[in-house]
Amino acid sequence: MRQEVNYGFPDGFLWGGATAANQIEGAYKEDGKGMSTSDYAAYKDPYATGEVNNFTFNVTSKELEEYRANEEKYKFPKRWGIDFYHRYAEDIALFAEMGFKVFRFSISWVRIFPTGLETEPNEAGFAFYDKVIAELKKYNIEPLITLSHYEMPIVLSEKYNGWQSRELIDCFVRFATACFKRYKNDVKYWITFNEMNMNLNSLYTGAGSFPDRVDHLEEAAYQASHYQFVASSLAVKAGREIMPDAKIGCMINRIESYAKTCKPEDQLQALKADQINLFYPEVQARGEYPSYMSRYFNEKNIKLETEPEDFKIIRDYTVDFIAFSYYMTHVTEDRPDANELAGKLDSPIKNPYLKLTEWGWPIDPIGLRITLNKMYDRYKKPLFLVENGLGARDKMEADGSIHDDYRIDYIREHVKQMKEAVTDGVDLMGYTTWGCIDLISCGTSEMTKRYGFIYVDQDDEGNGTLNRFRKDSFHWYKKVIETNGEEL
Ligand code: BGP
Repeated sequence: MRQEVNYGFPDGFLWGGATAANQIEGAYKEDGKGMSTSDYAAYKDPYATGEVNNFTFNVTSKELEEYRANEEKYKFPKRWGIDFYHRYAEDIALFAEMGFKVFRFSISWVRIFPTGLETEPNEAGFAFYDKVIAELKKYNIEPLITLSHYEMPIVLSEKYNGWQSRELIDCFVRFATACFKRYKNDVKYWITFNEMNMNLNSLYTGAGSFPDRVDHLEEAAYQASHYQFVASSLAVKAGREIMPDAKIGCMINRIESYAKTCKPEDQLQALKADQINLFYPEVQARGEYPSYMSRYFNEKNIKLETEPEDFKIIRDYTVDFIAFSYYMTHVTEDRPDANELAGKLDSPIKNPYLKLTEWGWPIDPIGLRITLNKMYDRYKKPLFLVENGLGARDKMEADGSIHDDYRIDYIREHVKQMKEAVTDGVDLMGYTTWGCIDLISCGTSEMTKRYGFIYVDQDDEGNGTLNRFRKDSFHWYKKVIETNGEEL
């Protein structure tokens, strides 16, 4: 029997770009916005301080006091973003010029519920997103909204130590429900939490919890994740009731793990590292805690506070699709600290076959094909690649042009492998490259690490005109979208 093979991307494939409120908006005190954890995150560069391995980007409660007391000093960069709050129309027009079908952005929780404790949403906060969504609709660009992208009200973080507390579930569901009600007719695609598995990398960034206020860092990361699982499922429940046609997804930072050799012990370690990474979609797409994690928790003395009802909620309200970011693959081997390294962003074990970005992230397009196949085989749910791209230093020429052929090469190779995976039969909904317009880097808190097709004139200290310029990759990506990935 010969089966039909569909080569290339399906019609309706969602090409576009991705951002997050705290990395682009600025206007950190406008229209009643409250202060968020991200307004105080990462004023130190973990790459410069060498803290790249464990729980980077954390803010201790002591540091928070210092940031709060010296507000002026710490205004840049996170709080300025790239001024998308005032320039959204110009930026969306540029996305439309590239032919975007979808634009991923997040709604800042504190614009809607400034402390997280209010019962009524802040109308002025919604007014901004009304305008953004109307502008996108004008060009037939689908909004893809992340509800929580590495931020939450600072009040909830201080009062409850963030997601260490069950109280957060209601606060989040109130926020999610308000957004669903407001945009039920305009927004079809939603993601509840950005890269939830990065709780293991940075407790403060992902969960709004201060590492110095917990006894067992890893237990705290999983406890936060448990409450977020329940909150995410309850949001799915509310979403289904309010907008039955919408699609609501989970999201992880996917890091495929290769074994260093064919030694069975190394292979086993790669399997374990993958299980840690895939634990999140296991819970959110399959609806249950996998038994390998029960064993892991026992052996690590991790005890979670849970209620029997939680597991019913998790089982009954699984996600419609699995969104993920893909920047790199890792290599694992049988070594004493292997478990510690699993699930973290940086790894000391190098892959001799791969080149690194300037920030040390291994570039692995074929790994993307492998990972797409693996995840689809495992979950049989649609996948959505909502972050991928090359962080690089760009140079503007005297005439205003930016020749970022290295970025074109990077994205081209990844798109080629995506196309292979789609031809393998993987159900991939779309592709939104990370930082389609230059924005503040999450990891370094600087402008220097740029991802965009659109250059933003701003330096690491916040100087610059903020004017936007088309890079060479802008014209290239436009062609890719126009030809549905045929012309690369
Ligand atoms: C992801 C985050 C983004 C983002 C990206 C690139 O983990 O979801 O917010 O910034 O990584 O990271 P960086 O900015 O450190 O290069």
